[in-house]
Amino acid sequence: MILHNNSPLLDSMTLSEIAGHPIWLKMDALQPTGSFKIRGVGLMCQRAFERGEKHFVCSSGGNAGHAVAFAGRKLGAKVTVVVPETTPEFMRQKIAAQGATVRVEGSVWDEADQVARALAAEAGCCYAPPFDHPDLWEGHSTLVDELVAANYKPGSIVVAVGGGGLFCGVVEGLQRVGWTDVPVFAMETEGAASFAASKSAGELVTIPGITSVAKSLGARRVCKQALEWSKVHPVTALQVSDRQAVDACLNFCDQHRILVEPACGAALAAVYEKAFEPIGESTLVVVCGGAAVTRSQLELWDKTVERAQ
Ligand code: PLV
Repeated sequence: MILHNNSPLLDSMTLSEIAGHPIWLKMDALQPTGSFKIRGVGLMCQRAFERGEKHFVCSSGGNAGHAVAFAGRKLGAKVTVVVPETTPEFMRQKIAAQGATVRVEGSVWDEADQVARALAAEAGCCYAPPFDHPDLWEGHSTLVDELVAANYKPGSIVVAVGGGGLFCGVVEGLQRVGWTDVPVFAMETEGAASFAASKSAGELVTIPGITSVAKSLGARRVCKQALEWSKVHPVTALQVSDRQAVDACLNFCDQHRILVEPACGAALAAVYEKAFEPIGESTLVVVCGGAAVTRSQLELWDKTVERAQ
């Protein structure tokens, strides 16, 4: 059973005009649970279920847990999702509405993760991590297969990086199909820049805390594979401010009529802020989406997130 959809590939006239360069969008915001996560989570959960693991225990900022809850409901498995206090109440309710048990533990994802690992030690359980697992990367890499099927090879790809699962999937896909010359722009917000910290140090670095509103990018340390890929694949780590990420969400909502989280806004801001040098004939932005956003929450960020002086 394949749990994700092939997502639309759009030629964005509005964003192309802003960038002065053709911009294409891979619309993973339109996946069943509102983010790309179900690609990898679907594959990981399916394999776990086939191994006889009938209880998935996941730690998540929100979207991975939402995807695991969805996968559990489709497969007929029990699901427990451990989220930190920063995951909004409406997001906890969305996860619970899929039939999962939601537990709130700790102030950041890392703390919730400790609890999830301990719970998953029980027999018959599957620990379902949000970004650090080869099945997740393999599942996320289907995004690149869809580009190949559409006969569309971008000049470069822009992706948001939290713990690095999406990034690993995209690079794995590019390497597998032989597109080793397609560089990746890895986007983070300034208060969640754990990939940039590790990449520039050349080793895994744990950043002290997450100060960004883009809580879905809030992994204090990226997975080791993300660092490994950054040594073999052309990758540039870039950061935008929270303000730029929120502005990107607002503009994207007006122009493409789709609500996304600041985590995804970080990738879109690469275009709005002209944060990268266009390479080749066009650039693909992975619109990773995110369900932890409402119109009123976006309006609140608009009012509260500091503007540049
Ligand atoms: N979110 C993870 C980690 O949170 C989660 O538990 O849902 N865009 C969106 C909308 C996301 O939800 C995430 C990850 C990312 C981007 C970054 O993906 P990653 O972690 O694979 O780099 C703390």
